[in-house]
Amino acid sequence: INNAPHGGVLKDLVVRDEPMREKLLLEAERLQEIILTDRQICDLELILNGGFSPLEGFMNQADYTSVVETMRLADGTLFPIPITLDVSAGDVKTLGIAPNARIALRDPRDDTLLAVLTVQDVYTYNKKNEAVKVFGADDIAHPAVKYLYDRCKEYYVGGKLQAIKLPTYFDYVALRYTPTELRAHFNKLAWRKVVAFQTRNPMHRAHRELTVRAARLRQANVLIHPVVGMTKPGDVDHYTRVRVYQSILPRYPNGMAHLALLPLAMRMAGPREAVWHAIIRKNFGATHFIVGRDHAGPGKNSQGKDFYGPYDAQELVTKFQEELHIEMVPFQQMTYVPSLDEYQPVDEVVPGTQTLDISGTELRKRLRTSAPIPDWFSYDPVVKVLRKSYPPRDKQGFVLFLTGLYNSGKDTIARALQTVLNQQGGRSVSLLLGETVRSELSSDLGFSRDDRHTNIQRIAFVSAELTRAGAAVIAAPIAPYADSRKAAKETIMSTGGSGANFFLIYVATPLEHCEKHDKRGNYAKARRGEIKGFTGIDDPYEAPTDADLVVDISKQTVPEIVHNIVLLLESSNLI
Ligand code: PPS
Repeated sequence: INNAPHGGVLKDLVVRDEPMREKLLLEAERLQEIILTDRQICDLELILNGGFSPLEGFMNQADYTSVVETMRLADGTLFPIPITLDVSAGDVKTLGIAPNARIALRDPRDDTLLAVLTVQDVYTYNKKNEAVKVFGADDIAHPAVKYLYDRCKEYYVGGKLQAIKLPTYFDYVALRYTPTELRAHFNKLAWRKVVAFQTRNPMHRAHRELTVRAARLRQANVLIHPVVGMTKPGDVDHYTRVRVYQSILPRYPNGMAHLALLPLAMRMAGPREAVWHAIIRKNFGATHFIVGRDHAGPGKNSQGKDFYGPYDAQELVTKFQEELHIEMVPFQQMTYVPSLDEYQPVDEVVPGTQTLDISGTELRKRLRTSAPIPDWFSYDPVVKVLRKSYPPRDKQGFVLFLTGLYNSGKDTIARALQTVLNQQGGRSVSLLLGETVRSELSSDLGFSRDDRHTNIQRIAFVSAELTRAGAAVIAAPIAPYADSRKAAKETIMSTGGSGANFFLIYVATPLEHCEKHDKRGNYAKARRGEIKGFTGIDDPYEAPTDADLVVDISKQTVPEIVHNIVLLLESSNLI
């Protein structure tokens, strides 16, 4: 027998509404619709499948206020996180969102109608109050507070839902279980006690040891229940993590552990989030829940201090232990004891014993630099998965972005660099000369400020895609505007994957030199007014102050310059 759901009844709306599915779908096709955001889709899925039982919809004002102020629904049931559907004032008006209206909810990824909402109320809310009460601080260093201020629209819509279907997934479909399915699975295996382990990080030996220990002490089984919805920005992507979980699973005693993915949008709300996590795991049938040190912590606030105390989460869950009906297992910080070749909880280690640990930061560094990761820390298959996702420096892509005046020598340098990198081998090298880009990608553009900006953003887009695939990119447009260069760098750093490396090289050859050696006579034409708005003559060039390297063809030879750039790449361990 599994643990009873929160509130007593599992609110599996998909199962409940199955008989009227066709009817709802027909109706929904004629209704006004809200196109859901990524976070709203995550929330909706867990309302529809019962993961958020006893919720049957998005919170109305009475529930919202009560949850924010007291961590309880209006009827007194413990529920620590507001689950709200935010809409803009414009939508309220144009969609006719008002009490009793029926609104269809659509998944923008495949246009599927997921549910019908019967509006109870539409209300404004106080963002600052929500930030302070729910997340503990009015500070946008907190990702959920930032989301609240930047992304949440000004109204919340409360109302119950009728389910049409759950969102469709194409990744790891077999590992996605609804609470009903997971409960059925536990019943089938006759699992009576299940210790759930929440994680948003890769798992290593310490996690395996701690979950096995927690289970053995209670003669229970283990549910590895990682979040694959939305986690903290900057986390290891869920594809990589799921491959890690799959490769650690065989290291558990036969039949002890099961892996299921949770499509939750985390809020990183620390103590309140831990209580929420416990409720969700109870709904999925677990009897025990591991709460870690700084559970669901968002890191440092804008003052550089932790948002929550390390044991605040454990304390709050303990406080509600009676009502929660899921037993908390406090996360014991595990440490490796080499003399025993064993992991032990930090507080059980005999004082004076040598212990070993590798921090998350240290691990990322070792992955980045291909440094060894010892057997005592992780398992070979896990390390292999991570190494593939964090290619060593010499397999990562990079962008050399050369900026400078027309005829400053940047094209010559770029061509020479291409040859040198090809000689090195190991990467495909792409050359994006101003001229090539202008004819192949930007033939529709002229030389206004806006057009030049667009041109540079197109170069950035292509560069980001290429670096992500591990290529070396040499781009050499004039790129006269600092704003455009900055935006290009951001595009490349944010979409270029874990191997995004960007170097700005300022080819600072003075105008006189560029002009004097201009065999094509473009400067002469510009001086005569035959070309208008020519960079350096009657159009600005904003010299970079943030270049990684400054070179000058009037003072250095091309081989010298190329050598300097190669040294720059070498010192970054890229070649
Ligand atoms: S930008 O500002 O970065 O978008 O410029 P870029 O794409 O590098 O384009 C430089 C080439 O366009 C020719 N050209 C001009 N440059 C500057 N200003 C004006 N008004 C202008 N009009 C045309 C310039 O000669 C470069 O040509 P190539 O073929 O590279 O020599």
